[in-house]
Amino acid sequence: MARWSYPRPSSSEITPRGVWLSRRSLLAGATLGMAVGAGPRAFAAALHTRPGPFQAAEKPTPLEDVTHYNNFYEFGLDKTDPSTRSGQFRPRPWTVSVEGLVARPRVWDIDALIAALPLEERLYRMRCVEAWSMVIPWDGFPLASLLALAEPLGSARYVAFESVVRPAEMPGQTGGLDSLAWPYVEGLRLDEAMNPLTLLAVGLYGETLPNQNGAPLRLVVPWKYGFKGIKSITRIRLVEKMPPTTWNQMNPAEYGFFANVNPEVDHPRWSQASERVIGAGGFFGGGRKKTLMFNGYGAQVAGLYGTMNLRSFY
Ligand SMILES: Nc1nc2c(c(=O)[nH]1)N[C@H]1C(S)=C(S)[C@@H](COP(=O)(O)O)O[C@H]1N2
Ligand SMILES: [Mo]
Repeated sequence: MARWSYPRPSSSEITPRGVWLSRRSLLAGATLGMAVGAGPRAFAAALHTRPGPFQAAEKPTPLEDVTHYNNFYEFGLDKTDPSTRSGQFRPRPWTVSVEGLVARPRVWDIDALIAALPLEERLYRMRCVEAWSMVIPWDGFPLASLLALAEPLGSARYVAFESVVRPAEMPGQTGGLDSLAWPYVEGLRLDEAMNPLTLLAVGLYGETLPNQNGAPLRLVVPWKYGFKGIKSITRIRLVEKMPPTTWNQMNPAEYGFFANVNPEVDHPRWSQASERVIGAGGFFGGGRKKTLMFNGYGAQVAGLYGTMNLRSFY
């Protein structure tokens, strides 16, 4: 796995991942949102040390599971394909464009972008539509911070995202007729994109984002099913109309645009009432828990949907 490569901390300041948890407990008494300024710095990310929307109360999923049980169809369909078949993928150099209905379009170099925006650590629950879940410590910045730099025009209503297309480095992109259409595309309504929970991640567990988790830049929308969290983003476009999204186009009867986690609306082929907690399996059938409405983030996001009939917006 790639070592940490944010431009700011020097390598001598990097905390080995093994001490990540103990460092967190050391910092547990620190002020909410306090930047890690004094003493050795693991990374430039501000830590949210108090339980709350940015800091899940659950135990983080072991790094081994976070990086070896993945969905990233550009590398293949099996959960182990992204970790075993992404070694040749090169996430540097990398550019991501912010374009469309904005006053200041820009093509960002990924490292210039990381240097321009303060990083934060967010411990978020992630619920895949396949009824499994993890709890992941991301490092990144709010999507709202990047959009603010671009100055969206009043006509912008949605944000459209595009993943990279590199069949020479992504064996899943040379697949046959059952393959998804590339690039993988996703979208959010502008108010969803501006919500403080919505994150662009560039790292996890205090290290550069591994290829299999969407290097060098991926979206994290913790109240929605995992497929909204588009990986290896190259293009962010502000648009007027609801953009097409990969899974909705593949199978509109099973995957909607909004895709908010909702235990009361079953997938046509399985229940969404509960989830398998990856890395928490036990001898006595442990490792399952009830799925929460909006994945437990309702206090922060339910207001986005007003009286919308969430059933019909699966
Ligand atoms: N480009 C791209 N992004 C993607 C996917 C994908 O296949 N391609 N899979 C999605 C799905 S279904 C999930 S659950 C999450 C998984 O993220 P993780 O492997 O980092 O846990 O990535 C999402 N982002
Ligand atoms: Mo997923």
